Amino acid sequence: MKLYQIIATLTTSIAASFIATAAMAAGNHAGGHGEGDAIGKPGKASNVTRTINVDMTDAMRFTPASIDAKQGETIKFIVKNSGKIKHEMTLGSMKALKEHAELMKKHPGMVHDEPNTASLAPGKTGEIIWQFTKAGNVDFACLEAGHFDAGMKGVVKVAGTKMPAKASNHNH
Ligand SMILES: [Cu+2]
Repeated sequence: MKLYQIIATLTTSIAASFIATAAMAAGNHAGGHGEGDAIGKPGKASNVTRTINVDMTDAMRFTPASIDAKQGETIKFIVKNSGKIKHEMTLGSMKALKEHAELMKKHPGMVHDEPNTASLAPGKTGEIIWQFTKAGNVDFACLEAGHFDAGMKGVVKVAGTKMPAKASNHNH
């Protein structure tokens, strides 16, 4: 039995915390793809300011597919796979997601347990806690083979925050 199969048999919450721990130990996969923190960084549970439910279906759609966020905000995405096949939500730049989607066609069994991903068996719920550190669009997609091409993608629109030009706000 492979590790991911064992994980799949655990309850969602135990699996989620195990995956989070494993991912931290393994380092940041998003960074490994050369994205730096352009899309943000893994968030801390204690900093979560908002929780957003995201639903994934076999119609190859995320609901909602468009999410508004503010720069600096840490969001907890509670991701549910309502379909009968495996789906995942992965945050990334459009370029990185496209490249990764192509890679997944060659390695369809590839398992993602990075902090920017919730990879879920049918009926399962998982979560991603992410801090959006930069203004601009952060894309997300399902990287299961063929799903991205079928339109299974969405966007988090991160609005910039304008810091007031006051010396008192200088905190370094
Ligand atoms: Cu999918």
